[in-house]
Amino acid sequence: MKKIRFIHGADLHIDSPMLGLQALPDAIFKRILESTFRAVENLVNAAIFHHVDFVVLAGDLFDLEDRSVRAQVFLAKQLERLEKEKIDVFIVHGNHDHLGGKWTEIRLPANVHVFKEEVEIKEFTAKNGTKVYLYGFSYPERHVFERKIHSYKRKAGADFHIGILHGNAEGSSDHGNYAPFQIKDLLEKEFHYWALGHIHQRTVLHENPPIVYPGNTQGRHRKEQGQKGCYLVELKEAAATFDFVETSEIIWDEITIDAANISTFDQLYRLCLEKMEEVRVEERGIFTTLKIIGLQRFDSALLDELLEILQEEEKDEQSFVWVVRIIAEEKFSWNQTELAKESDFYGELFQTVKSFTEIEEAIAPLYKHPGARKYLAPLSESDVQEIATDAEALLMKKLLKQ
Ligand SMILES: [Mn+2]
Repeated sequence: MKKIRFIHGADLHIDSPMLGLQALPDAIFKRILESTFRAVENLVNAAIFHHVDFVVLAGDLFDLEDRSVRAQVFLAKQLERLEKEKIDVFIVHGNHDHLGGKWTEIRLPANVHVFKEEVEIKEFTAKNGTKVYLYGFSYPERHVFERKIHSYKRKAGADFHIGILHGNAEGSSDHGNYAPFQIKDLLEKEFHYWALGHIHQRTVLHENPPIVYPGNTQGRHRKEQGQKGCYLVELKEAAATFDFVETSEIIWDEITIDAANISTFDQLYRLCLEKMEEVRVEERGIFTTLKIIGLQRFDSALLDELLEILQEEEKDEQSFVWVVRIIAEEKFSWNQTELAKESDFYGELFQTVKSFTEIEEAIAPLYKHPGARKYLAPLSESDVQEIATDAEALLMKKLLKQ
């Protein structure tokens, strides 16, 4: 029977610098800094454990185009583990690790096949005789806006056809619109599986044939929440199956705590501990935001202290639950329409917040500062929105509450 089994991973971002997290206690910062490495190790472990025929890595293996030597040596070692097990590896490079970057090249073992910058076909024949064609290309430079999908052409002669594509499903995200495509473009090719990369949120775009973004192998900040991993895929004549395999070492999370029935600090503290216990996972680290809603009274100094004592107890935990920040929402709301009717001032204020686009201009000096800029990641659209919303809440609190 014709059958193959493989692992599909993408967006490993090995050696991500984890900007903005340097203030953590040493042991915990080390865990997050090492996490993109450990996730790759976990992916390789899964490939060996499941005796796969090969591994597909769909781009952004490295975080930066200068590919740190440490990241490369590490990856080469992991791929050598696969070589020992006679598992081949098919790699395309994406916008983060494009071929135009300047890096010190570390040799990869012979079981590794890297796609060049034009769409090409690589052949694979499994031990059971099943023949596969894999189609893909690597980014020659950071920005590839071309519709590369048009260069994928099915060639006769294989049992299975697998497309590897690092690119953006149009309209799916605020990620860069690189090598854009629509689902129908992929279906037209009549391939058996599409191994996608680029979008860090795990997404199944189509079930049969599967068109899959596995998401990144390790979340790197609070917007990359939940378990991260890769897919174990099996293609048979009749059907394809694909199962998620977790690889993440650190899980980013958000816990909501309803404090409506709480009247003392001690009660709040105990409730936080209880909720933190609920999310703790053996041998994993959890980074979480605590969102406290319905607080009767808001005392920011007390909340700072709460954060400190909650962190204090986790410093030396192997399976830690680290509260990154506490956001507290008071029972406080305002009616925009009513207020705008009441006075033009409010109408204008809400309009200004809504159309405020000069945030980047306002923070430009910070981003130009030689000391500060190396710790700062660029703001995404949702960051800008969040800042505007917080600003409105702050203003309303000052204006309406005495
Ligand atoms: Mn990526």
